[in-house]
Amino acid sequence: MSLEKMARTAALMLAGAVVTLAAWAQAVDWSEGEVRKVDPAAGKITIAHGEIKSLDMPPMTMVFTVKNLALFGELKKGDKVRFAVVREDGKIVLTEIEPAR
Ligand SMILES: [Cu+2]
Repeated sequence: MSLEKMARTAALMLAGAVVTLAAWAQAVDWSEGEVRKVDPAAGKITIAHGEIKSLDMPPMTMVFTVKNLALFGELKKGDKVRFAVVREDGKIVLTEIEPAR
C-alpha cells in the first residue's frame, strides 16, 4: 500500500469515527411532557407529550410501555418531565425519564 493510500484510508477512518461519535452524542433524543397517569403494575405511563422528533410524532397524549420499572421512581401525575423513547416490536418503549429542567 502506498503512503498516499494509507493516508487516505486513515483520513476516511477518522471521518467515520467522528460521524459515529456525533451519532452517539445525539443518541438520547429528549422530548418534553407532563405525566398524566402512572401504572407501574401494568408497566404503562400516560404522558401529554410535545413533539417527538425521532418518531416524527406531533404533540399528543398517549400511553407508553415501560419495561424498566425503576424508571417509575417517584413519578406522579402532573410531573413535568423530559423523556426518551424507542420503537420496539410495534410499541413505543420509554427508555429514559427525568424531571424537566
Ligand atoms: Cu404520541
